[in-house]
Amino acid sequence: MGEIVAGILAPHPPHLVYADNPPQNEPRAECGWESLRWAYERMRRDLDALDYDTLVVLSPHWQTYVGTHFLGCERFESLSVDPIFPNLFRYRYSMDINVPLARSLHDVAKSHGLITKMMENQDFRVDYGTIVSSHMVRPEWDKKLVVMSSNRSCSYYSVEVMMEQSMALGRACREAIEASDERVVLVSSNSLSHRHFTTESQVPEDMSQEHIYNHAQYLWDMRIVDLMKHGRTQDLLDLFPEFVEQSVAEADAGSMTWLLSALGLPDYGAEIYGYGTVIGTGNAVAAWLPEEASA
Ligand code: 2X7
Ligand code: FE2
Repeated sequence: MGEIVAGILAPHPPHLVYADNPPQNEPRAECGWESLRWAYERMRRDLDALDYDTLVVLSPHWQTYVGTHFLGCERFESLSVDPIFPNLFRYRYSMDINVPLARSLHDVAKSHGLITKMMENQDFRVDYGTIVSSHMVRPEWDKKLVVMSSNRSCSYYSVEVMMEQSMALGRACREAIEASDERVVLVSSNSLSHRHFTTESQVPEDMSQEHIYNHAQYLWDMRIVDLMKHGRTQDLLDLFPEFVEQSVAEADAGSMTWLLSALGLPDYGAEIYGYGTVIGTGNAVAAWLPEEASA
């Protein structure tokens, strides 16, 4: 029987890859955003102790307006250039897809009444959110991926429709994973509060210029982190419409509600590895570890 061994919140500002200076990324940095990069280091150590084969990623930057799409070719490779920060992120990626698992998730979601599609265009360019989160979680790129799109029901309809659909997708994913023989880590790739500055400092990694956009955003982030930390998932979901609207949260993508639903609405606390801002946005690196919670 397949299993979800962890569900993680893995934000994707390209700044984090830039500051890590991996060989795949062309631009070079001196340093920067350590609170988040070191949080990822701690999370990677915990994930290393788990036995898993595949990362299942939902990123806000692969946006689809009709249904949820799943990458459906064995391998995708190309150069990814961030549309907003081409000065920071020009990354050569090569990712292996767990196509049978992607197809199972697709099929089960479809059987639950969701609109789904396999993306089988070999030339499709993978979004930077998927690439950054996958890199920060597993820089070795030695795990297979299932990559799913963000259906924009929040912008097209409402936050309530987004929640209903992403929670249904979460239940379908859990059912499909349990019916498989795969051990997976689920990856919700998003920031928390998402108001950001519209100009960049001359030296992007100048941390004297980095801070939260405003105090209200910070208070929202702390409230959400506190609920995560204490396993108060239902309270978090009850607050979600206000959180999304008032903090312009990137969780409007459905990634976080999908994750919580796939985890079975955990009543145990998340491990919070760290919190930090990137160009004014609020970001937490966190994991729900079901095996640890039941031990
Ligand atoms: O996509 C992002 C983001 N979510 C947050 C901060 C900076 C850049 O890109
Ligand atoms: Fe983003």
